[in-house]
Amino acid sequence: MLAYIGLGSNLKDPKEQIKRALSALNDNNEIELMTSSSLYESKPLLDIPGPNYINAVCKIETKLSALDLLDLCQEIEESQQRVREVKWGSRTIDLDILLYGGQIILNKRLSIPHPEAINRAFVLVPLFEIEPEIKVPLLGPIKLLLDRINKLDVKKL
Ligand code: A4P
Ligand code: MG
Repeated sequence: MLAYIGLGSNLKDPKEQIKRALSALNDNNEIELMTSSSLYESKPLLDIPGPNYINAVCKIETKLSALDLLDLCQEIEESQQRVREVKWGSRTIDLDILLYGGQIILNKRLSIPHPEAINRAFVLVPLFEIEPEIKVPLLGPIKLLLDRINKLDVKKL
């Protein structure tokens, strides 16, 4: 199954956090990291005070079910916080499953396509970079989704 994961960080050397999460994904036997986007910088959503975020999107091929992939993403999030010993503060890394094949999944733990993420410039712009022709289930071609948002909100690094 092809899946797309959005990564974001605004604490404790965000670029390094993203790199570590990408290698953790690739280290899993059931995942092959196919492509990852450039890094993009943007202000926190809703002008919430705090350091700028670094975001990226990656494309993986995996045999894991969507829920097993979510478990893995959460393990990676936990391990990167634990190492940094951040106590209930802002999170050092966020992994969101944006798309899982062409599937629509809605249950207690998972909403795919990720409903909010897929409207955000820091997700759409890197996703477009690696998959310009993709059609998002329920929502349509990424080109049309991009037309609706302000692409200047994110800066490619
Ligand atoms: N969940 C449901 N669907 C999914 C999915 N497709 N992928 C559930 C991953 N998780 C999914 O997530 C809470 C629950 O969502 C999980 O337990 C899972 O079962 P979380 O990451 O633990 O909690 P959260 O941080 O409160 O939610 P979320 O949605 O990840 O945070 P946001 O809203 O994305 O906010 N500004 C910029 N510029 N860039 C950013 O990356 N990120 C945030 C984080 C805020 N502002 C930002 C950025
Ligand atoms: Mg999340």
